Amino acid sequence: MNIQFHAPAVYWTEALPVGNGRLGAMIFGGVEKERIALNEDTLWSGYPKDWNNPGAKDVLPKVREIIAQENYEEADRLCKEMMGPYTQSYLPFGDLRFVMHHGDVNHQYSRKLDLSTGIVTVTYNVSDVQYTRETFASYPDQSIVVRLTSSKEGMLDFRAWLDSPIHYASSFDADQKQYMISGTAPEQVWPSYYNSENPIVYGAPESSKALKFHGGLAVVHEGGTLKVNADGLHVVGATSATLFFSAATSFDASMGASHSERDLRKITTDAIQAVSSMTYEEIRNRHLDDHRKLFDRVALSLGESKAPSDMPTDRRIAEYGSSDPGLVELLFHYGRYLMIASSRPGTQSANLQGIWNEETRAPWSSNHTLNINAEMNYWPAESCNMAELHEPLFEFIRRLACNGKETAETNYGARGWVAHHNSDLWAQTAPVGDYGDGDPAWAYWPMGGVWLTQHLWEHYAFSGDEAFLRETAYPIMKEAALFCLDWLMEDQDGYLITSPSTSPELKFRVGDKCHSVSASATMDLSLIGECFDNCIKSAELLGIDEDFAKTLAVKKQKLLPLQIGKHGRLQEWFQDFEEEDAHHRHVSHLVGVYPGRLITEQSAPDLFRAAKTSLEIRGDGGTGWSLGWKIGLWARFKDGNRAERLISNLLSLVKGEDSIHRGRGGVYANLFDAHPPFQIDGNFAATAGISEMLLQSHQGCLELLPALPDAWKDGYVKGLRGRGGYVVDLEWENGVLSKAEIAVSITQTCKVLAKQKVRITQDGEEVAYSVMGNGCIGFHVESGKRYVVSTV
Ligand code: FUC
Repeated sequence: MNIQFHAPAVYWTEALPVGNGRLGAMIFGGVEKERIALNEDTLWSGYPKDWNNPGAKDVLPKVREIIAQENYEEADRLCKEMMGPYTQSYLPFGDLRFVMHHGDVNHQYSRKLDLSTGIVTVTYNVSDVQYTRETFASYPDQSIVVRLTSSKEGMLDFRAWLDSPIHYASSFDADQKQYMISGTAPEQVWPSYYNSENPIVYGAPESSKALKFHGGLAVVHEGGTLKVNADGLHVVGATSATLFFSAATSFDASMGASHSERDLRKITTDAIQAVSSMTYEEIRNRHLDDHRKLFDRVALSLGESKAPSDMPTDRRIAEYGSSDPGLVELLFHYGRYLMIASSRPGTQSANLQGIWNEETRAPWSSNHTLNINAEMNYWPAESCNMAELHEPLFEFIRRLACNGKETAETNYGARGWVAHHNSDLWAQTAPVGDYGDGDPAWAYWPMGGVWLTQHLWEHYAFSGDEAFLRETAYPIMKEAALFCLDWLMEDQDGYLITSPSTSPELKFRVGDKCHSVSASATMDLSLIGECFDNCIKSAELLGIDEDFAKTLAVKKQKLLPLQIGKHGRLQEWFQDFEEEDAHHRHVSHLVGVYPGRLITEQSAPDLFRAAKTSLEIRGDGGTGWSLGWKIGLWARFKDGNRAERLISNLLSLVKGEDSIHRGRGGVYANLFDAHPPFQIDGNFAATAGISEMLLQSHQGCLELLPALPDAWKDGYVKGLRGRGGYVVDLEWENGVLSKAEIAVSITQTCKVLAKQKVRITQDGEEVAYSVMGNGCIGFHVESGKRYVVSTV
């Protein structure tokens, strides 16, 4: 299960990622000069600020009035007056560099990342000496570990050091044999799309309110000598050596701010001392145990791999694409790998680039973009059996809910909490746009919080964890619903609508002009409807808030109904406007189909059909994440071949030098999703989409192989999760399910949509089932037992 090359990386998107949720590294694999690009997930620019805009409250009634008069041009202008500042930026930490004193001439070079171990191995020969480097990010030992060995005794000579594109100073400690860098982040980094003469602003080092950072590098060597000085760590004549890197910033998660008391040098040194006191074998085994516990939960086989086993991954992508089932498996597993590497309990929620970023002004600030990307990052968390890795998002939502309560109150005089289009480490909740610079098409969108609450509900839906629902999920969902209650307003016909409203990033045409802001985008209504449903269900399950739930039910009935417009499409706005771009990357109005559950074949067949027509017309193109979203949507439309076509479109090679291009997505050589540029969301959406092709559970029953493409004739998947506490293994032959094994964690009636006649057994004993509505069968299952469903 390798991503592999026969040469070092030239571009960052050819380098290989490792991560432990907090520390990330990209391994280039240079022979003479190595660069390992480093990240620490709390290193962002800025500090907590007041981003709320009290003036918005006065503007709001005016915008609403103007929208009722259909003066959209003025509505766009007025919405600018409701904006706040841009978010801050996720920063690179720096680079671990080493120079090997054997020169660059080598043979038999290989560089690979094994997803099943989380280890990057670089090997090459200089003359008749083989050199090997293994790199991994240890979660149990909170460090990046690089092991260098030479096949012949005493042949390792190198110098290693750290540097950074952020202002820093280096130092060394000869006693502790450490090389260190420390610095202070900028107080402000303007987004890369914002024209500024002074885009990166540092405060005075003594008084800056920005985050402090510190990184340490140490080495343990077998044989030879070590000298530590201002130029780094010098190892001469060793046979093997292990480098340890650890880092910290002054960000205090409980305060959501920089904490001057955090002793960064001590935190880093303690981590390095602890890890370096063990043998390499111990450290490696501790890493492997930790990684495998998560990674080995899921297995997938889609058929014989077509590419030669040693083919470099970029050539494999270019030459085979999705016609190589092995490459599709790799893409699927990569999303799981990247989540294990970028999102662990206690770390930050994965941002636009997960945790990997080399640019000081990264695309879109590498921030948390809530109108699709931040949610998409976590689509595979539950279905692909990584529920505990969802936790950083929950913690982020909790912080947003806190800050967003003030924004709701200050900006809109509303109850509950609100978040808009963008956020950052500081959990910014106001609309961005620098008080009028931004375009409301993207900057003005108050549904970020509402959408995020879907993740809280889904965590409950998959696990049945009532304590989580009661203590964590419901209070936050309820506050989001409260905001919606205050945000909704009646139109002239008595329907509840949202105003102002945008369908993220897509403008509509009126006459020869395009506008952003109108009322009641379908996405708003879908998200609000689903948030209300989830709250009503939660209140019922928890036996609380009966009156509140009744209110929500009444209001939900009054929401402006979703409409079917021209060409039989699901209408995107409250009026049947024509869109600025028929093939736009966002498919926001389809959110109720996927990842939502509002529009299903069973609950709303007409809207479901209309949504499918919309997707058909939107086409099979788009940025990387857009293609990823469409995989999941076609899976929900039960069209496996079409979903497979989208996988194929995603598996098109984008070259490292390709920068922003909004039209056509793909993957880079290292299989990172290419918007382009790199954005990790598409990787996660691809993984979630593939699992959605194999198992669905959003309609109250398990649907086995709901969207299997013809190309995946024989295969199996193991360890996918279904809502209701199920873990499901599936096998198929000739495109038909042969056997399913369902592990149960909640005693209940298990419902399965059965396409063929089946037989159910538990421990060899036949289990009786009854035929229920909608083609489902139901049978009693007990927690802790496994049930086998086989086709007869
Ligand atoms: C949204 C998208 C862009 C990009 C950005 C980070 O604004 O429309 O395509 O993904 O987020």
